[in-house]
Amino acid sequence: MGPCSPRALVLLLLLLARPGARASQSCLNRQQLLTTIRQLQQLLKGQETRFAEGIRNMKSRLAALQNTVSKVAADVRPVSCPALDAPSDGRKFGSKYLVDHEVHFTCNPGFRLVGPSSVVCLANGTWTGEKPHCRDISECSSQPCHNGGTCVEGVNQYRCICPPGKTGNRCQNQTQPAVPEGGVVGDPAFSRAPRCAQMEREQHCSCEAGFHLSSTAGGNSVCQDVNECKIYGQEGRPWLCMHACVNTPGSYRCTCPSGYRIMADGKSCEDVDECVGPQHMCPQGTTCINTGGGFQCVSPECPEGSGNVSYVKTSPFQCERNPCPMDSRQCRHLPKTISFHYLSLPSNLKTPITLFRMATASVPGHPGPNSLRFGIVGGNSSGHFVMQRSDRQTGELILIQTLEGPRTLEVDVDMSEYLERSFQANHVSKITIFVSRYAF
Ligand SMILES: [Ca+2]
Ligand SMILES: [Ca+2]
Repeated sequence: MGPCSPRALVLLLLLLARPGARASQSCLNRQQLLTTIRQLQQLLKGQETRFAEGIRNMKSRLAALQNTVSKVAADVRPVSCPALDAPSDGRKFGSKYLVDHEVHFTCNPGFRLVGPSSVVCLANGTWTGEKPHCRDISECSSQPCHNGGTCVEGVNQYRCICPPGKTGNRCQNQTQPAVPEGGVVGDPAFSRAPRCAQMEREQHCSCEAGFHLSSTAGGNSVCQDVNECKIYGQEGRPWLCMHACVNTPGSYRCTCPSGYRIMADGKSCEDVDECVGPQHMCPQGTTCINTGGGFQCVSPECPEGSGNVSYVKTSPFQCERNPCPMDSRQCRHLPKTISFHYLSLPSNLKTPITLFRMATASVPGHPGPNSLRFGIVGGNSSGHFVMQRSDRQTGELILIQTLEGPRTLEVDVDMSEYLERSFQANHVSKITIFVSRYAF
């Protein structure tokens, strides 16, 4: 180490800083220098120990802090289950995916549910079961038609189209050849020449699928179209199409009313959701609600304030009452929140069915109400519904009378919160139900 190295310089500065050191002392003797060095070494060692202790302290505090933060984050995070879609060819009821909420599933006519009809969100963030799917009810899978009859799938039922000479709903009976039931006679577009072969002394003729062998007035054989729509349109016969049937040469096709589209099975109709995509035409400030066969533009309004009561819109579908003056009992008994809900239902839905659930949401850290009361408080159709408690925290609105569409119903349900039997607040949900003209 040279005399001008940084360590030597620091040492020299420290020596000069010592009390009593004077610039005039030109030189320290060896003993003094060694003593000073030892003192400095001890000083540094002390500093090093305190520094290391400080770091250890800091590390353990940080670890404790980290533990607390991750525990708090785990406790506070609201548990929810993964979002669920409606099964294809079916519907889903329920859109809350929080713990204890239920989601229900149904299938469109002609389909049956495979899997659970409802699932509940568990505290661990999973559903109680797999999402179900809707399977086409294949009526022909049991091969019900005898004697080479052709099975045609209808909605929920089947129909056998029998070969010439056979009749009966399963083609089990012998019959005399005649113009087939439902055949379109006289329209050349609906008849074909048969394929015939001479077998020994007899001629055997056959027709392609969708045609029946028939005799013309002149005694010749002709393949005549089967009018599937007419056959199925008769009283007591199964449906062929969910809505309307159009006969075609050798076949038929199904059509759907305006606002619906035909589904992949060629028979069922599915509502067009006008609220997705560019075609919906709701004016600004309104919300598009999809309905069976159409859509509605809605813009719910909060109640007019009066006296010392006033409401403020906190979201497009929720109003909240401004805080009441201390002495106003009347104000406290008016709804604290008013929320708006819109449901679209098909006509003639099988009842009873739960349409809506209402539950209290307690704020973490604040004790919630210890009892709730539910009831129907308004609307234009209370006789169609009952409101009942489904568990300690939840009430449900149940449709008990079949609704025939098209019509629009309103029902207002109330949830009142009590703490130690003392009224705290009530919440009103205003539910509008659009029932479509059709049962799909
Ligand atoms: Ca036909
Ligand atoms: Ca629609």
